Amino acid sequence: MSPNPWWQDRVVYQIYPRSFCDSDGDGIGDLRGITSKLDHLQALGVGVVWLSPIYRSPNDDNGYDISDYREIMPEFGTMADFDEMLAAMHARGLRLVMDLVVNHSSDEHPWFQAARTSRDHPLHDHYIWREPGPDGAPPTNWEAAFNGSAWEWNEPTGEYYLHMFSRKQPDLNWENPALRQEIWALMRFWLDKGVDGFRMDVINMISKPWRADGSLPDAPVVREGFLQPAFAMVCNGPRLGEFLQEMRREVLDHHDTLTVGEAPLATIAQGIELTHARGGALDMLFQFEHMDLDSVGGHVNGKWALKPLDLRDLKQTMNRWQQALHGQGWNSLYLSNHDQPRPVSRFGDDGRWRVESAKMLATWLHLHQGTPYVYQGEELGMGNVAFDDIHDYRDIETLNHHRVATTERGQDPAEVMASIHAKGRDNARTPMPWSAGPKAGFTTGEPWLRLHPDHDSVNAQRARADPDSVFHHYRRLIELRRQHPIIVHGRFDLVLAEHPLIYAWTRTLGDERWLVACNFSGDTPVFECPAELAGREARLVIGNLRAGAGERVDDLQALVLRPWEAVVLRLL
Ligand code: TEU
Repeated sequence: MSPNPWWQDRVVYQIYPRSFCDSDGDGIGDLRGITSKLDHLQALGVGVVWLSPIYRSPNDDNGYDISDYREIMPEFGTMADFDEMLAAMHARGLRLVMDLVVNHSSDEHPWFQAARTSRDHPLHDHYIWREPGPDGAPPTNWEAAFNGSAWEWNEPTGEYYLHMFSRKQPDLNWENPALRQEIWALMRFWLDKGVDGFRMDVINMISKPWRADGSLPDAPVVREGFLQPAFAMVCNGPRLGEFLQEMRREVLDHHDTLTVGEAPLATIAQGIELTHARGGALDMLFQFEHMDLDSVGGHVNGKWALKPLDLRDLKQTMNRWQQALHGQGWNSLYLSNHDQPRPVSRFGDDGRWRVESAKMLATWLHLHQGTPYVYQGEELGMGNVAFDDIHDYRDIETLNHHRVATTERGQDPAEVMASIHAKGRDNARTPMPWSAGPKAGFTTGEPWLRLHPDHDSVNAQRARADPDSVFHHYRRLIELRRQHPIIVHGRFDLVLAEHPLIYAWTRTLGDERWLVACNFSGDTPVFECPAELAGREARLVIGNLRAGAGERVDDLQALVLRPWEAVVLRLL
């Protein structure tokens, strides 16, 4: 790896193709739509695109269930459209990172169609099969991520197969060397086409905790009488490091890529091991700790049970990852993606202070150390939606949860809807609002998911025309990254660890030192200047409310932050 890999300097923009731009009026975003909007990305200044899955899929989970890894989903276009899009991106200096979903395939993949026919079929061993337990019960007590047992009965072979997500997403058997070869081959297929890397879906779930006798253990009982959450059973399994090192040797070492592994329940030790500058198999991980602070049981087994964020928890979590990976591995930075609610609704104020708080959160994101990921619409400060009718939702996780919670678990339907409004994945998936025109300029047809009701005021056209918009604040932050190595390389040190409203830190590179202070509230707290910074003078580099760069702050002790204010100061 070179000392300054390209994926450290750049900002990544995630596109969820179904919701980005529809070029043919079927209400579903597509590849030509993406190609037609590259101006927007170039104006923003991002350097990399991560594209959520575009492969052939029956869309049980919007493309995260792949039935052909080498074909384009017909709704999204053709391979010619893909080649044209990739060439257009490269011509503009944008790199393309594809989603690699290989913990599981679709049950409609020809491998699975063949594998399920007979125990003797050569492809049977591509998937994970177990005999029924006593009385025909599933082999373990594991619950799948989208509800129900993680085991599904397969009549022709008289076995269960494992699926950690929906029953249409059977888990692949990584213990089988022939399956691993297939995966290396499909990765090479896309790299040979010129793609620049992979975001690897739940990559730390590929090694299952097999016992010597070929069985899998039950999960600890946390809910008497129900199936048990099972992510902890399969994340970071015994052969994970070995499988990823093989991937590196076989594939990644031969290409100059960005790799980011999605890793629920990843610990810091794993973060260091997997992303270490010398010998780590991947460049960075998406860890989830900071996404788990505002629900009772984390995103895996309690995301719907809401709990207010305590800012001190966020600081502690981020601080640990920032400190531990500095000079060792590398962090990814994100507040938002296609699985998470909109950050301005979740961590900011999507009412009166929408613009201010969206800019504050952007500043917070870009001034940590790591590679920032911006999810489509985040740069417009888009907020959550609250559809009254469950039939307006499309996401399998949301729909299954609603059904199970209101029927089997007998929860109050109004409460269930409230948690869907706060946490449901469709919050992030409403179509991108391009203009105030009909259907927000997303499609000429009927959008596959309802538009955000605010699209008349929150849209790309308006944001780009307004120099004070959230969009232009993101643009300035991205530009700043190119001008100041301290943003990319500087050490992170938390200050005011106990302050309940202000999240502040310094960055240090050589003699240069910056202070960042973010007010996570609509109040006006005093920056309780720590002794080590007292008396220092500072100049504003960027802020979301103050007039301009260069403004001088003579006395940090007298600094009072306005509602949702963020300041980035260079200490003199
Ligand atoms: O998500 C994996 C994951 O950890 C899920 O628990 C996710 O956090 C969930 O959406 C929480 O609400 C990945 C993809 O990002 C997601 O879109 C897929 O549905 C999932 O894998 C299966 O491929």
